[in-house]
Amino acid sequence: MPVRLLKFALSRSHPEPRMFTARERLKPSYDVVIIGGGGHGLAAAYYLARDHGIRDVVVLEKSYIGGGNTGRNTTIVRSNYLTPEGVQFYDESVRLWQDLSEDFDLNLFYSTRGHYTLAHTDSAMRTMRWRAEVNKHLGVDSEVIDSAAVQAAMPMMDITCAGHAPVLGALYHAPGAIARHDAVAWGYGRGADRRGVEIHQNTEVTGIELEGDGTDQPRVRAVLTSRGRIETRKVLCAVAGYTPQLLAMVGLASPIYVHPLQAMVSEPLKPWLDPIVVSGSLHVYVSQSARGELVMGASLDPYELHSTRSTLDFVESLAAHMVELFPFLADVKVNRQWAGRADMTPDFAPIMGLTPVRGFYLDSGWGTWGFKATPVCGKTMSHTVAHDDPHPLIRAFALERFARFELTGEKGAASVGH
Ligand code: FAD
Ligand code: PYC
Repeated sequence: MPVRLLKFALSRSHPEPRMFTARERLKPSYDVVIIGGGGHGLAAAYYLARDHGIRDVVVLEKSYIGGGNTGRNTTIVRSNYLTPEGVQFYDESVRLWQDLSEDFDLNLFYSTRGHYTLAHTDSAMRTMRWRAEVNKHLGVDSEVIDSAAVQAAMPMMDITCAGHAPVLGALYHAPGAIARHDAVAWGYGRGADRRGVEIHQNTEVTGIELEGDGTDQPRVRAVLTSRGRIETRKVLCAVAGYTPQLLAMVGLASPIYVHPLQAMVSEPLKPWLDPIVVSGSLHVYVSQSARGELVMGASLDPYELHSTRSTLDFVESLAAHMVELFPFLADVKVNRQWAGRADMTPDFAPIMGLTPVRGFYLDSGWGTWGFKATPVCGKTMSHTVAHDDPHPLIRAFALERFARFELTGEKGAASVGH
């Protein structure tokens, strides 16, 4: 039990401490400016202060912290990826998640559930075998199971999917987990604040000043915001679905394209679904939260759109597929739906590290898969910013891979249909 919770229970007075200090003014300069107060930006701030002793750091958030994709995602954590680089990176994140509630003294409701990726075709089974072999080789707990084992684990599933897409087997990944997403932003925010980092909400970055005479690599000089100008030599950009706009501010071409990703939750039900179930082919994934709600998603909206609007189409088609898998849910009500802006990359891997603009560091391309990476991104990006050198775990994710045609293909490991 977190010590803070115990103290709170035993105390006579129960003041609600604020998560972080609201500061009136921005300073004219900081050692590091972090753009984006999502999990990634806040985690980088936290580890910069905690692990690297760099505390003259400001996080600028145009809205409120955790209000972007961090507070909109379906919280699936796993490391059953396809490429060795991806598996090692996400595996380190899963390790970091284990201690995070303790680190923060804040309950993140991290809950290990087991993760089933269903296969309905021979080619999907082949990809599952491929992933299982890479995972096992790197010490990650994944195995291919047959349809009888899937049925035994989930007797309530219609294994034939209403007769049109029978489940042939699945990739089972025991460490698959879920967590409370907004608490992750609060935990990192509070931890960073306590170590001297400033967090400014309602502060939008509107431009970035560069210096250089055209013969040299340009470098960062200052950040322009809706509340004034800040001088700095180091900027970390962690704005997910807004990355193309920020890259335009420093004159970099962007390989990122933005699609909406929608999700929805049901009314609360008695606990019946312990594991996480994913079917990319059927365009369905589901877990049951601690509150009993079914947290569900499907696939990216099929066109580029810089928007977080929701559609009736999405609810209708996801509900139809859910009922094919679990017919007894037919009368369950949907409580709410929402969307986020997914910053997709051509190879379904992130873009992290240094850029051709000196002092401008990128943590982006998190598409539909970045929540699980929050801790490892904070760790590796803080190292990269502190040392001006990419952390070994992120070298495969450099922006320059697109110019060199050295992609890190993770499409076969994306849970979401595409
Ligand atoms: P965000 O949380 O989006 O933070 C970026 C912040 O930058 C925002 O708060 C934004 O307001 C701010 N910002 C933007 N522009 C500016 C500016 N100019 N100035 C200042 N601030 C600015 N991933 C998983 O691993 N598992 C899942 O189950 C999963 N499910 C998902 C379901 C949905 C519906 C969605 C949309 C995404 C899902 N993801 C999932 C992906 C995951 O949510 C993201 O990759 C991750 O949260 C990105 O975190 P972030 O901190 O980089 O971005
Ligand atoms: O990356 O596991 C994932 C995921 C599931 C739903 C959205 N993203």
